[in-house]
Amino acid sequence: MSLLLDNQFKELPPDKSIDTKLFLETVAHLPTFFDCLGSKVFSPIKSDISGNITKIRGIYLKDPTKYVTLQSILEAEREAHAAEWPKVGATLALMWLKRGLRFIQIMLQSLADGEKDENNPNLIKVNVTKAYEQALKKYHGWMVQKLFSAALNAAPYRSNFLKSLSKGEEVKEDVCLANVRQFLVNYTITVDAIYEMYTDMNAELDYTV
Ligand code: EIS
Repeated sequence: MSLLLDNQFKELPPDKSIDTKLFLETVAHLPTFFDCLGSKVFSPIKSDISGNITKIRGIYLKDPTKYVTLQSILEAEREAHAAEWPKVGATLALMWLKRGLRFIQIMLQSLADGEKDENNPNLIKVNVTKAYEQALKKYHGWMVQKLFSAALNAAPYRSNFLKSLSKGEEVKEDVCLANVRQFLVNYTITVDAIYEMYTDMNAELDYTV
């Protein structure tokens, strides 16, 4: 089976509210996605994302009935920490987590769309670079941008990456990409809904690290 299809995102209700418990259960599997990139170079990224998830879970568990949706957490934190908000608590953790989620989305979508460097068709640099430029680059200062371009050289070959998404099974490329496309349906809707919530609540910040 495919790593992605084992951990599919649920369909959202019409009001696009996101159930915190379900969301946390599903994203908990995503850091393993970075193991598919096959190099220890990506460990700091994996731990940053895991840290965001741990932070949100810790806050949720303090009062699961109060924090039943992601929006209810943001609203409660806005109320409780008016001065620092949104640079605080789960609001900050989800702000960064959603960028990592967007990165994964754009990278997988670009692979599924068959975007390739015609001279190096087995490299995924074009797909990773596109995702980085659209999801993260503007939040990174010069130093971190340099680290990312160095990390890019450790990106796996396309064929190996697709194979690890299929948990090492010899799956035909078109089957693997069909799985990626199916995974992306609810995943993209969820990531879009989080972005929309940040825009609507005026919770987005654009400082760089
Ligand atoms: C946020 O991190 C925290 O997530 C958040 C809170 O602490 C907040 C405070 O401002 O900061 O600094 C982080 C940022 N997160 C901001 C960056 C971490 C990534 C690691 C840094 C660079 C190391 C790269 C590896 C270098 C190895 C080079 C060796 C060369 C041989 C090319 C593939 C890229 C894949 C990218 C996938 C998504 C990455 C997501 C990164 C998010 C980010 O930029 S809180 O924490 O609120 O939970 O406490």
